Formats: sequence, structure tokens, C-alpha cells
Amino acid sequence: MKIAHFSDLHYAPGNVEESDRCFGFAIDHAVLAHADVAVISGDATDHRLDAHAPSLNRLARRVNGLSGSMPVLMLQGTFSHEPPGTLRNFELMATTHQIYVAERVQQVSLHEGRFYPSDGPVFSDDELREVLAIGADVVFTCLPTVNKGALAVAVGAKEAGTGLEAVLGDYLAAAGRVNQQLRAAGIRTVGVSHGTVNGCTTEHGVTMAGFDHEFSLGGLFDAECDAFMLGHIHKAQQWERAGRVVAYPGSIGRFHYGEEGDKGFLMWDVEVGSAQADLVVTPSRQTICVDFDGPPDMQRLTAIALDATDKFVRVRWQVDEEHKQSVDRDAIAALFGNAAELKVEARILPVVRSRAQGISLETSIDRKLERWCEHADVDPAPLLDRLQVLETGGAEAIAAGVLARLTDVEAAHPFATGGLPALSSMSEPAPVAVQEGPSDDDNDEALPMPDATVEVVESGSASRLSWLNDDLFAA
Ligand SMILES: [Mn+2]
Repeated sequence: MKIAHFSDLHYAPGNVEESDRCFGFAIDHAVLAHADVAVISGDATDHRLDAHAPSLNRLARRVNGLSGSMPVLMLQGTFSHEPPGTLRNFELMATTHQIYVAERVQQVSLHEGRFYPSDGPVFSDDELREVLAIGADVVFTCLPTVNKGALAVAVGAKEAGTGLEAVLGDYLAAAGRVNQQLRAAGIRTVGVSHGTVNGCTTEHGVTMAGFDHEFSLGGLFDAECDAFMLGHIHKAQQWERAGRVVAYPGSIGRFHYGEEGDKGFLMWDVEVGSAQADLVVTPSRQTICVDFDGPPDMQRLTAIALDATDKFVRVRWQVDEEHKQSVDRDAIAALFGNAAELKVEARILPVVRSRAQGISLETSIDRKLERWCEHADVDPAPLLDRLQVLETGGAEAIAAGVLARLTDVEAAHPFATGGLPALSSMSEPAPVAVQEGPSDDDNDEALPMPDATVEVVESGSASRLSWLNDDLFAA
């Protein structure tokens, strides 16, 4: 038996082109492949749609057309995507074949094109006897989105937080006992649900592992279904155990940037005791995502743009606040002029300056310096000495004093006796920079010039921060 399994159509004004192109393609393919029945496993719509919304009309036309070729089972998906009650209208859109809406936990048999639901969550003994007597092409075990609030009431609020998987596990095991009898009678069994399997992978490559997920893979296989058709996760994936298969087709189209892998629907071949699911790829839109740690690399973007015609392109970068003007957004837009869409996301990193607390309250330079030394954990004595030298001596005289000390630290020079540490032990400031100023030849000749070299740099070109001219407190 061939079952066409579509999921997560997400019809909405913003998605309608993508949803409808892909779903239309999928239906055409399923009809041509002579599928016997169609399953839509939740999230047919993306959110509450107005009755007059063109996207709702497009979806209605598709489902209506599908029912011209095969019976359709629609399962209630996530409430925020598909407000309860939405699907009931689709039951009325049936043409040749029935459209059945599963919005509660139940089992449904399909016999000669008609659906026969259980009264309770599983077929009662009497109902099961009837199904076995009449026969069925397939029995669906339907587990629509579970309302955690209702579950909390049913099992007691204390258990609801962690007990979701366990409670559903009990149900799946109960369904499994019925399904085993059906299989023994030669009837195919198919599970349909909308939720997260612990350990599955999302369309963004994230592994869903935790306690808040509805299903364990083992629990699903305990339902003893030949095939288990899932919705909710937008990435196609499947698991097999002894010929039986659990699978997500993923979403019908690509609704977000960064979604990995192909989009499509599953063509199932379900037999008693075994199943096979093949992904049929839909013509979903192609996206290109480019992320830069820093400013955008225009050369790389130019190369990428060559292959971006009719694709959906997202470019992300981050740039420091003071350099944000350096990014030429118009040039990037021009590069991707042939793309179907260009989305740019710039992250501006704010400049954070940390200032030494209380420094502005000090009135004298030496007190400010002492305050800074406290914060920076620096011995203030040598720095205060240098400050004094700077305030009293000229640049030439200071340099001459340093040079004199290089050859003879014992020289009777006013600065050498000031308790200054030897130059080699000085950590700040470095390198020693001597400002080139208007030189006085007479003065130069009068000074003893030892055989030593001193790097002379323009103050403006010094790469190191100068504590005189620069903001030392900028982080
Ligand atoms: Mn969905």
C-alpha cells in the first residue's frame, strides 16, 4: 500500500509561494505515483488565518484537489500554528474521497475508502472484533499534538512536568497491544503523530535531547506500527527496526534561512510487518547564508554572488561601532542584484570604555596618577618621580639625563640621585621616545654625548599609548 505523507505545510501569507509550489509539486507526484491514501501530519497552516486570506484558499484548493484522487487523513498539529477547529473546515472540502480530521487521540480504520474511528483512545474489544470481522486496508493510531495542560489534569500536576514521555509511552504500549492483533489478522498498522522524538535532529542541525520531548524512539516502536508517520520537526529523517520504520518527512518547503538538507515528502510503501519510506524532494527555494566574524569580505561576497541568481541570500557580519560606516551596504546590494532576496543582518558591537573609578574627582594630576595606580595595581612612587621630572625639566634635558645614566649610573647628575630605578628595570613607559624638537646646537655640544643610540620617533607615529597624550583608560 502506497501512502503519501506530507507534513508541516505552514501555509501563511508570507510562505504562500513556497508552501504552494512545493505542496502542489508533491500532490502531483503522489497522484502520478498512484498513492492509495494521503496523510498530512500537522501544521498545515503557519498561524491563525483569516477566512478571506488567499493562503487559506490556496491550501483549501490543494486539499480539495488531493481528495479527488485519494482519501486524506489530516492530523492536528501545534496549536499556535493550527488553532484547534481550523481543520474541521477541511472535512467539508472533500470531493471524490473522504477527508478525515484527527484532532483527538484515537485509532481509525480505513476500509474501502471510508474512515471508522474508535470512540476512545484505542479500539475497545467490541470495536476491534468489528474491525477484524469487516476487515481494513490499514488502521491508523492517531496521536495529535498533546495539550500539556489537559495532560496535567489527567495525570496530576506534579507528574506532568516530567511525566509526558511516560504517559504517552503507556498509551503507545496500549495501542501496541491492539496493533499486534491487527497485524496477526493481516491488517497494516500506521502511527501518525506531531511531536519531537528525543534525539532527533532539527533543520538547523541541533540534536533534540532532553526531558521535555514527547517521544522516545523505543516508545514509538512499542506502538507496534508497521510505519510511524511524524510531523513537527522540519528535517527529514528516519529510523528502522526489524523492517518497521519511524520517519519525519520534514517540512514541505524551506521556510527559514539556514535550514539544512533537502525538503520533500515521503512516499511510503507499507506492508504488514514492514515499511519503506522514500523522500521525494520538492523544488524548495535555495538559500545561501554567509556569516562573517568581522566586517564583510567583499572579495568573498563577489565570488559568492556569481552563483546567487534567483536564490535567497542572507549576509551577516559584525563590526565595531566606530567602523560601522566603513561597510558599503549599497555595494553588497548591487552584488546580489540578481538574487531572489537579499537579507543583511549587521551586528554593531558597542564601544565599551571602563574608567578608573573616582579618578575624575581628583583635582591634581599627581593625585589622578596615584588613583590610577591604585586601580591598575602599579607602584606609584617611580611614576610620580617621573611626573615631577616632566613638569620641571625640558625634553632635551630629560633625554640627556637618561643617556648620561646609561654610561655611568653613579654620575653626579640631578636625576640619578632622585632614586629612579635603572632603565633596564623600567616597565613603563616603553619604548623610550625622545621627541624631536627645535634643537639648540649650543646646548647639544655642551652636553656629554655617550656612545649610545636612542630611537627617535615622531610622537604622532608612536604605536604604544602615551600616558601623556592618549586615553589610558580606554579599554
Ligand atoms: Mn511545523
